[in-house]
Amino acid sequence: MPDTHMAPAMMVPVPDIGDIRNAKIIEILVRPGDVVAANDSLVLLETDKATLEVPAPTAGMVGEILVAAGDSVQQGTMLLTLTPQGSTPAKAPVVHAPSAVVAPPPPAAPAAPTITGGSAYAGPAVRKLAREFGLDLAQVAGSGEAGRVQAEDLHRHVQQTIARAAQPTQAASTPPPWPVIDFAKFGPVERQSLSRVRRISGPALSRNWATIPHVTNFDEADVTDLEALRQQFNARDPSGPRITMLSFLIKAMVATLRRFPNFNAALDGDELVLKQYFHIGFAADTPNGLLVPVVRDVDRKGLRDISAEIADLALQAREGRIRQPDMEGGCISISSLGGIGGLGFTPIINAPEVAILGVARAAMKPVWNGQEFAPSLMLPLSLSWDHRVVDGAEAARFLVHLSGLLGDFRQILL
Ligand code: CAO
Repeated sequence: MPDTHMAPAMMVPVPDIGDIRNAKIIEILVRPGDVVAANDSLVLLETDKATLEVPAPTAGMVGEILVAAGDSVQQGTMLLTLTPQGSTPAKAPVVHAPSAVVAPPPPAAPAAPTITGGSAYAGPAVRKLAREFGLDLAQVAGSGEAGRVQAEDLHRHVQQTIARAAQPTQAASTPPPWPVIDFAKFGPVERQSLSRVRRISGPALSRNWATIPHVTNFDEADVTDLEALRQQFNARDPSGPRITMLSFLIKAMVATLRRFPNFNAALDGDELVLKQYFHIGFAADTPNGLLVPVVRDVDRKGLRDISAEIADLALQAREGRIRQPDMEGGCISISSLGGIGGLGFTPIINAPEVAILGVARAAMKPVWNGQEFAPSLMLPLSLSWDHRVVDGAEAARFLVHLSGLLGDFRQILL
């Protein structure tokens, strides 16, 4: 049981504040008759370096106040009298949580001042609140007289700190909430559920777009001769599977991947997995959304087989009966919109692949051949690549090499 006996009043001086000779009393935080716990702040001092709180050396009742706000004081200046309550000073603060910089003082020695930093000053309630929040008041802009920090300043500071802390997280991983709009307010609408394919591919596309640092290079390949060759092949065997431009692109892609193995790779943590096989994915447009079937071991297949396989896989995808394993294991993808149209686009990399080739519609253009403008069938190519794995120069060389092969397909034999 604590001894409730009243001990004689003690003087509370300014504790050891170093060499400071003219600390100024900013605020007296207690009044005569106040009952304080050990470590409660009694007086607020300000020096040219910091604001200091003088804590109660022991629990007790405040008697006479010996100084006034505005007085200059130094170590040893008597501040007030305190009649201790209980025979021993509190070991742990009773009312105020100890701030990180204050230890309960020994019974007889003057308590160490609490340094709250800067020249911020505030009333005891605000200081208590700041301590509870673990805040340094010097960081809080005070809106009161002479910059005094008010409770609302503290709340605003906390809100701003939380908002600031949330910002990088939001930018890095959580996008801001999708706008919620009552569209019917503006006109008649109809609602449709997203297809299963879109519900699955949507988050994957968002992840790939948001997490892979994409860069897209553009080029054109002169496919005049290649298209003539394709027509020739198809004319030779009109009943066989039609050889498509996409199958030539796949063959040229294999040759280019052999030359640039970093594109036939996948990023796995700090490692690049270099693949020694050639499975090429191709984007297939289906009524339910985009799917990416994979043609395996294209290095070992001929143009006709590849074309037939593309047609078969695309049909399965459109009819919704393609199997998941037929969409796995791709090394790089090709997205061809050439059959539809367009000048070019920036395809999204199909993670964990390193790049994706976009193919737009070939068009006849007058191309200067050194002597004259020759009508040429130019195929627009775009290559999106992961800048964590490859650099612009390598990507440009990759695309130049690919377009060179398409321009003169005989080089594939070299
Ligand atoms: N430039 C000009 N014409 C082209 C062309 C090109 N790059 N590519 C194809 N064509 C023409 C050809 O004339 C072709 O007919 P012929 O071979 O008989 O001459 C015709 O378009 C039809 O081609 P196709 O697109 O049906 O066939 P394909 O083998 O070229 O492509 C497939 C197959 C599955 C890739 C395609 O049908 C498809 O789905 N493309 C869409 C891909 C897609 O959606 N990408 C976007 C992904 S991001 O959302």
